Amino acid sequence: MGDFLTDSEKRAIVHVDMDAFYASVECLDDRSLTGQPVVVGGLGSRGVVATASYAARKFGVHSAMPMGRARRLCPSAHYIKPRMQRYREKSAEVFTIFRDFTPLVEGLSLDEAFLDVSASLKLFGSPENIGREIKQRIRQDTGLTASVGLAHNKFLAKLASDIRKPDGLVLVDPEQVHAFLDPMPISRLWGIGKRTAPKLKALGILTIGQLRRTDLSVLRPVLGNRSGHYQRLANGIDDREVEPVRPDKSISHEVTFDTDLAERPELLAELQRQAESVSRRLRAQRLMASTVVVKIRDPGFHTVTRSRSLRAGSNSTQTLYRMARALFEKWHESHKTTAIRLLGMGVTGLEDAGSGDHDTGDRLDSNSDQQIDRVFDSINQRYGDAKIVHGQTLRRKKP
Ligand code: DCP
Ligand code: MG
Repeated sequence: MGDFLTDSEKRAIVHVDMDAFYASVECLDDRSLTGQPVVVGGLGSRGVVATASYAARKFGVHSAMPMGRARRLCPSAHYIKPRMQRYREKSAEVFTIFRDFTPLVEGLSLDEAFLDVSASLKLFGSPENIGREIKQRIRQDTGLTASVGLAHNKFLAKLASDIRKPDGLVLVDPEQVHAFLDPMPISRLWGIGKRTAPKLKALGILTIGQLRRTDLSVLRPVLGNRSGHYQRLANGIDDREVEPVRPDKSISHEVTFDTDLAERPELLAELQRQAESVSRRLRAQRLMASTVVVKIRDPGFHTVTRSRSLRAGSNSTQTLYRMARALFEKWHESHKTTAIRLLGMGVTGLEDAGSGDHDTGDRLDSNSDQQIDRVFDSINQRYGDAKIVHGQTLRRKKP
């Protein structure tokens, strides 16, 4: 083998996905939970399951299920509210391990990433060896288990990591791609969901193999101009690169005042305006921030920053403002007479806000805060930037 492989078939892509991530972290922190049914999610009346340990999955409990249903299926499980800060810590540990293997790490969520290890192959011998090493390092350094898929592209690697969970290691041989893909249901193709699957089913197409063998002209009425794309996937062809995202992304806003400012109300109004701007940019990019930073410079050019993590990721104006204000007030207490030359606030620890279509109970922001943000965003979008801002901002005197 080898000679007839194209360049893209010579890549080595690893997909790592942690097993029952939130639940496993809970078991790690409370050893009495090990092996027990554990359900993590919103505990309120409208709560949803974020994840369940494998022992709980035996009772039929799974992610995105209403919590009430989970409780009926498995009354004896331990029900735990998400501790996002802790999961983020463990996630950072896992990602540090990834970066020991390659700089080409593309995080998809806290517990999942693609690694392009093509260049590290020589060092580790074989893809399978890299996979084993990654799993072992994760277990050793974090106490958690992961499932790993290895293939020559992202699509196959991701499918591979999923089929022998938990603690799996699956390698897709480039010559066995059809044998691997053909029996799988079409729902495994990214983008084929509840709406498209029944239409394909009506054509007698249930498996990836059937889709692979169906003529494009038959697929077009259902899949439109994506038909070729899906057929390439069904053939195991996927040329997308692993795209590393910069881990240190941040969004901030700061101003240098024309004349140094010492009045607390005016400083707070400025901070509120900055929180509006920063959170609006977060929401526009569907991001959540985990840490708020405030920056203060005095007339002598002495600059301090103060930062604190939120209990859970947020992109709500009020949540970010409250934290920024708390940081500012703490500094202000001991610097009541200090005039300020520059004031800024920003956020770091950015991550995908997700689809937002379920409540996993890990959000700090009240529903009404979120609603207000949405109304403000849509009005600002329609009428241009900053036409409408929260009350306190309006009170600020125009310079
Ligand atoms: N998650 C969530 N809501 C969902 C799905 C997931 O809050 N609807 C959270 C909890 C999970 C984490 O994201 O622990 C990772 O998601 P996965 O889909 O990878 O699920 P798990 O890691 O929990 O389990 P698996 O072993 O199937 O990967
Ligand atoms: Mg997982």
